[in-house]
Amino acid sequence: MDKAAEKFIFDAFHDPGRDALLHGKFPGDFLWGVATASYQIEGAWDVDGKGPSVWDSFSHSEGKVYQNQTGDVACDSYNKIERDVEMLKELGVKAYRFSISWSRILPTGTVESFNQAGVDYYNRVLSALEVAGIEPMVTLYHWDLPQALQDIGGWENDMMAVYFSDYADKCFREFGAKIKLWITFNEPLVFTTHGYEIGSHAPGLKHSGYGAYRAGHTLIKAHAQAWHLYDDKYRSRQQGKVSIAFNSDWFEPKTDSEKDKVAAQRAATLSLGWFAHPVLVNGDYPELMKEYVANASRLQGLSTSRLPQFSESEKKTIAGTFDFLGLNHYTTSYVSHKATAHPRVASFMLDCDIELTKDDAWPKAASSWLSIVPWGMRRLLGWIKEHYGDVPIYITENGMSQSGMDIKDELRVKYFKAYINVVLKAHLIDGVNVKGYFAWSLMDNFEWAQGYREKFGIYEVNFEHPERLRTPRESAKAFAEIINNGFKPPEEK
Ligand code: GBH
Repeated sequence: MDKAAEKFIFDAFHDPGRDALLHGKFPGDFLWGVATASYQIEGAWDVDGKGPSVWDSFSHSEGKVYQNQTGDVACDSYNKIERDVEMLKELGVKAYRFSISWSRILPTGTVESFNQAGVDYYNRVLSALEVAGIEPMVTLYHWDLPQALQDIGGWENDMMAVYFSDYADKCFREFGAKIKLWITFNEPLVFTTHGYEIGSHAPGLKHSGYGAYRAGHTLIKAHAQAWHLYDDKYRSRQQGKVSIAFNSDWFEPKTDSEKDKVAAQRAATLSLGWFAHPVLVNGDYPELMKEYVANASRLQGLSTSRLPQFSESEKKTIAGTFDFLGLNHYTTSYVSHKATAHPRVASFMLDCDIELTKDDAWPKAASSWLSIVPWGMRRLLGWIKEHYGDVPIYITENGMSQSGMDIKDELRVKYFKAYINVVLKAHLIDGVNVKGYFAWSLMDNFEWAQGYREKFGIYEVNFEHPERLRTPRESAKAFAEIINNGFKPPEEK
């Protein structure tokens, strides 16, 4: 890093107290890794007995994904395990976060349809990682529900909690000897709102105002059931940890009006808290969320809240089902207070009485939603510590997108340096219990509704090339350097 860049990593931020680089090192046992997800990298969508998932159906439907692109081949990681693990070795990471495709293991979602070839694939991945000395962190559900289960309602059907825990049981049994870090669900907030309310992700439903709440209700129970299953049946032998990965922006009040400050707190409480509060606090939704959804429901003329309720025994089962906290964080939003003028129209966003915007001064990535605001991450980590206590945190995703294939990804290099330095500040100065950091992503991949046009990889993937050639970007080298040296002052290196 040149001298000027060391001082202020982003020109947009000239607040020396806040944005100056902190010199220092991460603890020796800090878990450095990179992350991917099954549908985004594997391809081989109908190979060796795999059943279709909701993302196969969704991407195969006209007009759902940018240029009708699909994950049919993606990075072809189904056939490229060796190259992927070689890249992990080049980076010097200690861990690799990937996800298991449910319909590769159970093609129709339930245990009657067990597919040994799917198990064999993940065993090959796990063996290759073991040989390389890289620790797996495995996500059970990164959005690719077996289509057969969507056909009976998907997450809006309570039975999913039972089917999910059967699937988790199979995975714990088959793979648990080699996996010490499990994540049940990736980003509940995203797949419930985008999949069941906005409709921009699979299964593409627009059950606005109730679908996301019902889906969320089921998945919280599914998570808790799987955590208890591990606790009862596997933990003593396998000695692993099970948790869940939430995503959250930092929510900064747009003005310093009292209303906007309260609105920003409400945004965090109703989005991150929707899932984090039941799991980390008391088995139930935040009081504020129950109040807001009930009130909005009443204004619509409904006699009961659109937010479902947990029974007392469900609350007991849900509370405390975590061994750490997984956090995916990318960006910051401004929040202003905004009450809806149309009470008959319902949605999660409207229930919150907020409006989210960005600051034009914030540097932008290629994704419209992704502004680069490193200091927001420090505030978010502080907020989590304040509300949920001293829980061990793994940053399970953090990264940014570009639109072109450039290998010289200067902005991403700055992004990682700035964000990771903020993690160091949270750790050293604020005493946040951060245990590890996973960059998103190991390589360019299928970016959901945006297809291949938004590239998050620290390795470039050439999707025109039959071999899906992978090439390290500058950011891969910068990340390896941070893993090695942290932010030691230059003279100490
Ligand atoms: C994560 O989602 C996912 O876990 C990962 O799979 C994904 O590749 C990565 O981050 C990068 O996106 O276009 O305005 O409707 C992050 C959450 C969900 C944020 C979708 C952007 C679309 C906003 N993302 N959302 S918009």
